[in-house]
Amino acid sequence: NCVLLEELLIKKSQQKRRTSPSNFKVRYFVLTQSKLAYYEHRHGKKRTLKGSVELSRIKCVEIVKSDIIIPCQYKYPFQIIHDNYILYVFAPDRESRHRWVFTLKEETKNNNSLLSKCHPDFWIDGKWRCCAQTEKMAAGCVEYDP
Ligand code: 4IP
Repeated sequence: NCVLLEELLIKKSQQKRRTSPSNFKVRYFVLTQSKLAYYEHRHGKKRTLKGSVELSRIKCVEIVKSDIIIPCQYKYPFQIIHDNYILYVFAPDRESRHRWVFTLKEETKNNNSLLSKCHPDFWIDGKWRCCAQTEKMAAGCVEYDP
């Protein structure tokens, strides 16, 4: 299972539980043809797997366009919608973000659960900044271009 992309990126917690913290972690991301995995990265130590997303479960991959002040060191966000979760990932520069979004789109474009619409801005503080809807899984407000 060959590696398509690998890089240190920052992710926001997916907040799978109501009580989950909203925090940002540096993770080593590895994309293969079957999954996107992320690991804790400690110098000279073995990487430990923190999470992974099966590519077949991905519904949308898109850059995030926002005027908020990005609260972590990497300033180029993109989103991966899978199951009923949103994984926000932050790349260090435009080129890195483009590589990830382009490759992830390529690997998921034939998924059967793709969304027809998505949200261009962040879900923050209980609402979508783009369209002000207050339900996390509310239908997107722009066409999704896989
Ligand atoms: C954790 O916070 C980490 O941010 C997890 O990310 C995240 O899981 C957890 O959210 C969140 O509670 P603490 O380390 O302070 O406990 P990581 O796995 O990269 O360490 P995700 O799902 O984002 O991987 P939940 O609610 O999503 O589990």
